Amino acid sequence: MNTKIKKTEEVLENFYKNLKFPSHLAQATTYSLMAGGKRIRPLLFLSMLEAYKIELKPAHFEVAAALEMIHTGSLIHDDLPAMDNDDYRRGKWTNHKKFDEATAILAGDSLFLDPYFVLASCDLPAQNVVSLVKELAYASGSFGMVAGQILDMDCEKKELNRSEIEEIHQLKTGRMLTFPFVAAGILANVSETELIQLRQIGEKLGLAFQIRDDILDVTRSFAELGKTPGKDIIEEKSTYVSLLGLEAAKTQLLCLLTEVKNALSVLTIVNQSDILLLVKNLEQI
Ligand code: GRG
Repeated sequence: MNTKIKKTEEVLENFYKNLKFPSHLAQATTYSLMAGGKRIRPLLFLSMLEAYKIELKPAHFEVAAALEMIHTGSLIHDDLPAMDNDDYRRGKWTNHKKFDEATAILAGDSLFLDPYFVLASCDLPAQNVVSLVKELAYASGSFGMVAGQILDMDCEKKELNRSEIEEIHQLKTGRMLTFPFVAAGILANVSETELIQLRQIGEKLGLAFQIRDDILDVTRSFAELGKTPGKDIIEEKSTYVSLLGLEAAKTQLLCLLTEVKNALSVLTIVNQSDILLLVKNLEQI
């Protein structure tokens, strides 16, 4: 896993190091890219390629880096005053606090567009590149993450039912976690049927990931406050936890992860060790 992270990070660092544009833009993109993300999306993609017995080569780390760039750009924009207005992310200043708002907006813009330059330049068959570009735009744009974000903001103060919460999770978080599975399937040249199965696995894992994130948000708040959670923390926003309660949300998380493991076992993959390890890690809460 460490080698996968290291090689992806090399692509991320070198991309902005080698470009000759205003240095504070490179500093701002690199600051957030190297601020300590877990790299779960690249790891899922690279582990799925290995599961399909594909030998990892530089182009694969470029695809992994492209995905991480979009993810990082979305976090920079998510923290902006017009959105969540956060001062800290991963224990460090958010991008607009460290630099300024205009720089953070532009750093996000670069991180949304540069991935397509990376993909279009990588050494993969042209038809694969076209499919990856299409899938990444689908995952991140108005069919995916951006749509989820705007729905989430529109629904901030509303009480949502389970299917409304799931739809937002699916778009905002799920699509970007589905890309690693679908992208690996494209490069492994799997059948249309298996591609559909991969999409379903990604969607389940995406939902599980967001439920886990919601659980951790609440449990971290408890730990920081040093007391049992009040209704105020749990009910601030409609989430799986506010709807079902903490214990039922945990049960649902484990149930989804079991479904993911079962669905993985019927694919034509042969080397499951890293991908199963990643799923198992998500069971820890
Ligand atoms: C224009 C592509 C584009 C996006 C802008 C701001 C925005 C639209 C979307 C926000 C999406 C968002 C913040 C989703 C949350 C997803 C989530 C659970 C993030 C945390 O992911 P981790 O745990 O983070 O992988 P690390 O820190 O490990 O990278």
